[in-house]
Amino acid sequence: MPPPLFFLLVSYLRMQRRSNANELLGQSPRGLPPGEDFSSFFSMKRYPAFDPAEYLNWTADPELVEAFSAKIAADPERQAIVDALDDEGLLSLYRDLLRTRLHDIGLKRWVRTGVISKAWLGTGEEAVTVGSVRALDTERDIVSPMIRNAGALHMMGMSLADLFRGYLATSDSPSKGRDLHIGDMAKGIIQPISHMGTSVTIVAGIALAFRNRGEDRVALTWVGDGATKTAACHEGLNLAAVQDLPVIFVIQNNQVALGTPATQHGAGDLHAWPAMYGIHHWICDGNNVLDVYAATHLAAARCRAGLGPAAIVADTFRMGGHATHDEREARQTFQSELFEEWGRRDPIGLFEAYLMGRGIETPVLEEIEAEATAEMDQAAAEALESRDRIPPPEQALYEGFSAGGVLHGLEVRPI
Ligand SMILES: Cc1ncc(C[n+]2csc(CCOP(=O)(O)OP(=O)(O)O)c2C)c(N)n1
Ligand SMILES: [Mg+2]
Repeated sequence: MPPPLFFLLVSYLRMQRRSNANELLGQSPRGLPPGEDFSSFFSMKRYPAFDPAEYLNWTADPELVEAFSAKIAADPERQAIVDALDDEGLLSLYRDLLRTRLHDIGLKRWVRTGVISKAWLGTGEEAVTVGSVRALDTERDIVSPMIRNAGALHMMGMSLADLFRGYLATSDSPSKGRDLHIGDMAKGIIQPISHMGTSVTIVAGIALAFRNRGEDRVALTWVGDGATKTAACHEGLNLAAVQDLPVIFVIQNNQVALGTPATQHGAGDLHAWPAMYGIHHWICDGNNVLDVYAATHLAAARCRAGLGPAAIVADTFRMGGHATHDEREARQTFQSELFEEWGRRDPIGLFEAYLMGRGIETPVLEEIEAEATAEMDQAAAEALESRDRIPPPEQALYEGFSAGGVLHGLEVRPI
């Protein structure tokens, strides 16, 4: 079938599906009736060229939808925090989940069309980032994201165009072309470096400064399951615990470190990890944005009360490769059943089903999706306008780093 005809057919089927959802909602505007056919409800547009195969014909599994609410209800403290969210609060989580997913789609599109050679994505793990940042006070708290937490950047206030420019290494990109790891101290975002686990010691140090200065602020970082095995992670966790520092560690257990499954890089149980350091913690469903949000909310309150650090272990799954270059290898690393299982737990699809259960109607979600898609397309186009603004090599030195000096070593191995 010629491609235009195929896309017409897909759009027609999607329209049909959405109008079915409207009809059903018309009959039952508040809450999902028992035994409802969830396949008829709203689901964001899926992108056959970019989405993991498991997301393409995504429909909500009723058992998982039930488990989504049950997970929160199992802890009255988390339930109380979720109950305090109004529709706008819920929809802002939805908007950020979509933006985060669409940023990945935009980057994948750039890889496929040769704009960039590779990208590091967080597809399937969006709820870990979005839920935790939403629980912070973005005006005063600080975050230290991993490259897989790109969603945190725009939630903390960086422009979406800057997120894309970071990948182009242009002179007007956040690092002025020096590095694709991006951050902005003025917005409370520590720019990451490649070395896994280092953010743990950095946020512990920042939290020590907050405490010593008597500032009511919290520092948060995400730590991969693989990064928990580094010396830096151990040192940072221990310092934070022994000094009662206002810092939150979100252990993002996506069950893999590069090409090594978690079962091969650690023998113990990650859920027991924080207790080993004497750190108060919560175990979360990392594909449940409300669970992560509620746990981080409790964690931040604990830090602000001067009760010391907190950790969240969020179980999730990387629905792609370490980056776009090794997606095929990632598929060979795990049984396909694991991708299928976590595919059914798409954090966006499950949250959409939850929102509809709370009575939020299809046109509201459609409008947010349309806005987020337009925003992302415009940000990518805006960034592309800078594509030729490549900095001269001397500008790419780390001037300003270390009180005006340049990075040691560059003089002996100049670029
Ligand atoms: C100290 C250090 N060792 C090795 C690497 C190479 N490396 C980059 S990412 C990565 C895996 C990280 O896994 P994890 O911490 O689970 O994070 P994820 O990529 O799964 O989000 C490794 C080993 C590195 N960047 N830094
Ligand atoms: Mg990992």
